[in-house]
Amino acid sequence: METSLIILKPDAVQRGLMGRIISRFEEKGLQIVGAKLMHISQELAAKHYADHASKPFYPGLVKFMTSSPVLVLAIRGNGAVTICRNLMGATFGSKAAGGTIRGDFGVSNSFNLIHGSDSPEAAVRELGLFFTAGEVLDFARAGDAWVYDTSGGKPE
Ligand code: IDP
Ligand code: MG
Repeated sequence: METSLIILKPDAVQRGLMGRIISRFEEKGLQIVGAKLMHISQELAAKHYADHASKPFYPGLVKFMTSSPVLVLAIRGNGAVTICRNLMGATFGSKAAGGTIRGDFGVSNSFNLIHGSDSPEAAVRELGLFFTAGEVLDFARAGDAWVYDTSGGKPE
């Protein structure tokens, strides 16, 4: 099982879209295993977006991400990183396909509602930035037997 780091960005929180966005992940069958409402510090934003430090949009991105609270989520499932990225849609709200979170709820290219880890390695790094040990939980859901076919010994 893979766990991805998802951030519902300040625009998602301010626009009252948290519940509807979380529902997309839950309805898909993914499991929410960590959740934290927080105000991201400059230092944490800089660490999280270190790869983008030289990009022209970086100052605006850090200002946006630290402007108001975010909801940070740990989301688990088989192939969760790719599944989450597919549910999120393309980076720019103006280009994201209908049916995706960014495609359905926004039009802006910078206020694009959601962050999701882009690889399993990035997910491990980002989960370590936003959650401490014990804040990401291991638990079984009553309905899991109907989310995955485990008749072959592993979840399919
Ligand atoms: P991603 O969030 O889809 O992985 P990245 O390329 O990693 O996209 O960019 C990180 C974030 O930086 C985006 O989600 C978006 O908020 C912002 N961003 C990326 N490119 C631009 C741009 O060209 N203009 C304004 N903001 C941008
Ligand atoms: Mg990215």
